[in-house]
Amino acid sequence: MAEMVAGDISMSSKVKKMQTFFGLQVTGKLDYSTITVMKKPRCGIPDVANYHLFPGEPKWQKSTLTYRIANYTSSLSKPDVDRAVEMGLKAWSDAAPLNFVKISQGEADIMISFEAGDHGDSYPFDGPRGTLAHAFAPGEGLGGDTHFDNAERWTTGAHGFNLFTVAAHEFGHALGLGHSSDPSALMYPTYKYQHPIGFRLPKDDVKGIQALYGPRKVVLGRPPTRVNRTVPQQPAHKPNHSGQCDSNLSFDAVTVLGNEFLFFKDRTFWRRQTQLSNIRPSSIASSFPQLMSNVDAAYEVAEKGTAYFFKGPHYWTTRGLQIQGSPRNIYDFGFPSNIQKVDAAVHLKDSKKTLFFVGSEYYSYDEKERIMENDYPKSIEDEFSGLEGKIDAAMEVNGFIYFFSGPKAYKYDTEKEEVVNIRKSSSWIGC
Ligand code: TQI
Ligand code: CA
Ligand code: ZN
Ligand code: ZN
Repeated sequence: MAEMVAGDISMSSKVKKMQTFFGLQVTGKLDYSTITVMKKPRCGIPDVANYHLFPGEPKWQKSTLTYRIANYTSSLSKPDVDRAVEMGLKAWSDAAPLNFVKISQGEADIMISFEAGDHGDSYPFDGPRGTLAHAFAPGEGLGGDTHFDNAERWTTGAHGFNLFTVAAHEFGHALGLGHSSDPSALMYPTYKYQHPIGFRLPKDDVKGIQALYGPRKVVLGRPPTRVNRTVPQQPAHKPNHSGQCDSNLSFDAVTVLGNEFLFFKDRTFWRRQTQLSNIRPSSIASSFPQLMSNVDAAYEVAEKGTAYFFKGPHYWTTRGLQIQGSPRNIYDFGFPSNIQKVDAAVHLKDSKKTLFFVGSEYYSYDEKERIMENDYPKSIEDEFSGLEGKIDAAMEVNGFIYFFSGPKAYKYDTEKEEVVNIRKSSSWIGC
């Protein structure tokens, strides 16, 4: 069976062969239909329910392994990710003589990261669903490394994809286990939500991990390892709004919200009454803890009393400043799967269209029909003459579109189809 072993460049050709053999669409990718075929018992041969090891049985030659979470996903808080990873590893260290030590710098045995699309290991991710994650078998370099598709909606609960469940499965691969044909096994290749609290590794997986590393020695009187549940404090941050004005200031996102303008930059946002000039900076975390920082884009559909905030491949819906529900995937809007984030968004009241700016192009979303319009993306330069470079943020005020690009704010007249004024972006927050 084709297994993903570090440095194995022939996996995709093996997968293609298998797909050809079983009459599947030949993609070279381990998609669900291929996995389904792979896990079907082969004709005649009784399917002995059991774990599998990788060819050559690669395993770690030491019992203390380091891991490092190199980056995080915007679907979950950092403590939630830390906890899911820690519990996922603990499932295995409870059954075998392995210890996992978290490091936050340098190269760890198990490098954990959230990646999107092509990410340099010749196993690109594929947008929502399909492949969720992958891990490399024990070994040097990429060996043990575990990647999660950042386009998925990762959760701590039973909806979306539960990070603990997928992490625990991937760590099985990272420790040297292939797939099991026992449907009750964690290493069985079908996603089944597992509740992290009180999770015990199924029997077949215990047999598998102990075949490689032996049993955990029972020390009389020693309680089982416990996951430390204290939530690390966020480092205290001082938003850069101490009164002095940076004339090169650029914004990450801007939007109208009710009778206010909101301007986002890093961890800070400014609220300004549309009528008054009273400007109040605050930390994003204090009003939108789920967003924390670095908002990519935002827009309001005043008619619906709803605003949308974008960060990476996720978006949040708000009523006023109140976030509604969990983050969702930007692909709900109909973006192609190679789009990982948007630069800016603006809702146009009259046409009820929302424009999304991505690099040098923009998309138009019909809010009434809830569909992305055909004939897009279009070139920003061709359709909005006078704009230069990437758009950071945009909003519509009194029929004009204000485009923010680096330190410049362009006032665009949609009737004349031209830029009618350029100011410093910072002037919008009273500088
Ligand atoms: N990713 C596959 C998986 O981890 C990738 C993979 C690695 C693989 N080695 C393999 C596939 C050997 C086949 C054979 O299994 S995945 C599940 C499932 C995936 C799947 O994204 O398809 C889980 C990731 F199927 F068990 F639900 C996590 Cl839990
Ligand atoms: Ca995916
Ligand atoms: Zn990868
Ligand atoms: Zn797997």
